[in-house]
Amino acid sequence: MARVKYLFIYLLLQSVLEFTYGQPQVKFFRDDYKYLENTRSFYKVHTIQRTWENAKRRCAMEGASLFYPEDQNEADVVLTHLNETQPSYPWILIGISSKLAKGVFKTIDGLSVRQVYNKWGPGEPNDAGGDEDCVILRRDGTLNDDKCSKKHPFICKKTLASLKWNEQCNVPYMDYKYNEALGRCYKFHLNPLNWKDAIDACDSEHAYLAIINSQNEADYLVNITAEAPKDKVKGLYLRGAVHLGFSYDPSENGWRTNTGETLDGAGYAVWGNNQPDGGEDEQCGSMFYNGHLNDISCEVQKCFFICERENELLNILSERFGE
Ligand SMILES: *[C@@H]1O[C@H](CO)[C@@H](O)[C@H](O)[C@H]1NC(C)=O
Ligand SMILES: *[C@@H]1O[C@H](CO)[C@@H](O)[C@H](O)[C@H]1NC(C)=O
Ligand SMILES: [Ca+2]
Ligand SMILES: [Ca+2]
Ligand SMILES: [Ca+2]
Repeated sequence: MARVKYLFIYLLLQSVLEFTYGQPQVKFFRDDYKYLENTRSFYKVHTIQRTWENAKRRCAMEGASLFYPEDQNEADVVLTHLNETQPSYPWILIGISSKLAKGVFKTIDGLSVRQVYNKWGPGEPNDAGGDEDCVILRRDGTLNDDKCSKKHPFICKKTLASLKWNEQCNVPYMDYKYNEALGRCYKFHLNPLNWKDAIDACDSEHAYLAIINSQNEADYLVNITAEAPKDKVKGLYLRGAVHLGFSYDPSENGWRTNTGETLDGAGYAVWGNNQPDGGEDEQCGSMFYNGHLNDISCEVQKCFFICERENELLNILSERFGE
């Protein structure tokens, strides 16, 4: 265990140091992505099957994009990787569809399939039932059009060239901001989601829905909420509250953080006036813009939310030097 930890520290240190000198030298995006030198890109085989739209969204949330082969070489390299890691998958969804114009297959970045990898299976694309607009790549390297509503495994891709490293937070996401006093990184998400989807969004960035552990942290979250350009965000969502990582646990008959602590145990339990007030309709947690806690529905209201992340490197260093 200790050895694994030190290897991890070494990799983190290496990634931070090498990025310090301009161009990224280190080939690290996230520990769930595999770097393939041949195409100078990172890939993650997603084993939770999703529809085409959801797969595309999930890759974007991870700061990557839904994979499609740019050429024969990339198809070979990625299928070899798939054969080695998931030998039972007969195919994967790829980032090519004809959703915009029937029969005109384009990549998610707008290229014609003819400009990339245009190797259809026998009789494909056949638009069976007039309802096949999303493309799958079979293990034998051929393409087939299939229903967009079907769920399949998929691969997200990040090119090395597009990788930017946030040194302070030790993440590949530049919009996480480090707070020195708290030793944490935070991101205020300006795309309103319901509480459950907010959990998923933080998770996709290897972070978690923020949990308040002190009055200082509450003050800081109030500050970043005040500073976020919220007024620019149009649409239907609940103004005045941001989702946080706590919810009502019926088996405990009380509120718990997403790490399982009571709010008092976690370090902050200042509720807003008359809150919690929602009963069974509001069993998830949020914070009013003034920092006071509020119960909110888990699936109905969309709100802004804040993700939190520890900087493992800084924490390990301070542990090590006893700070
Ligand atoms: C992957 O495995 C399939 C089925 O065994 C095979 O047809 C295909 O050629 C393999 N692809 C590569 C690139 O190795
Ligand atoms: C919040 O902002 C106020 C005013 O800018 C500042 O004085 C205070 O130190 C900030 N608090 C935290 C915890 O960042
Ligand atoms: Ca078909
Ligand atoms: Ca916290
Ligand atoms: Ca409430």
